[in-house]
Amino acid sequence: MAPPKCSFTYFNGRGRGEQIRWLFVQAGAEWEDRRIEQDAWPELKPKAPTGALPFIEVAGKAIGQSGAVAMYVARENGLLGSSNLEAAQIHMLWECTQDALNAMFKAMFCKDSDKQAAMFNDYYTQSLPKLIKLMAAHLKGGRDWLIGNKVSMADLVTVCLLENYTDGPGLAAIEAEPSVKALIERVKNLPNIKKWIATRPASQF
Ligand SMILES: N[C@@H](CCC(=O)N[C@@H](CS)C(=O)NCC(=O)O)C(=O)O
Repeated sequence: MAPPKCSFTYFNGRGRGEQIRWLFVQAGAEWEDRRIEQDAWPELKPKAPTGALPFIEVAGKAIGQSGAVAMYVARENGLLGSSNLEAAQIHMLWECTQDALNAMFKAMFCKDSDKQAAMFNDYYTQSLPKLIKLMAAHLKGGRDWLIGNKVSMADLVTVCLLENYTDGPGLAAIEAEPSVKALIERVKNLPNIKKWIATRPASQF
């Protein structure tokens, strides 16, 4: 039976939302991409299940926290591997991706320009290479996908981060790992993802 239709709410940007959008897109799921402008947020915030974005509404329930949302969408759509063990490995890669994403957000919202430069440097030279090396370790031996023998949430969320928030030393770290570079191309060329990247709404972040 097809999963029930989800409404997915996030700001009109990629941020923490894009990685979950990629799950819906790859699954070919029925979903609503509800984008909120910043000035509409104060009114919506008290009604959001955890007072933050993103959240989904499905079958009469509202669920916040991107990890909970991603795990639900992946599980419902066959993107969480073929066993509990694979699901745990995929979850591990999700958490590692969020560690890097959080480092990027910390830098993005830092108000002190010197500290901000140091934080971005940290993100590009420490957080991203750490994630890229972990990905390379999972691709060792000529494997096509990070976990198991089919595309999963792990491939989608790691590549989504690298597609959206990589620059300078981050790009060099990718160049140094041909298996990761090939995975990025493999994921970006999945037909649904390719079409999404070409047609998604343009956004500033
Ligand atoms: N741990 C939460 C963090 C959510 C979060 O910080 N969301 C930000 C947007 S990326 C937000 O809603 N900011 C506005 C606010 O907190 O009022 C998650 O992963 O969903």
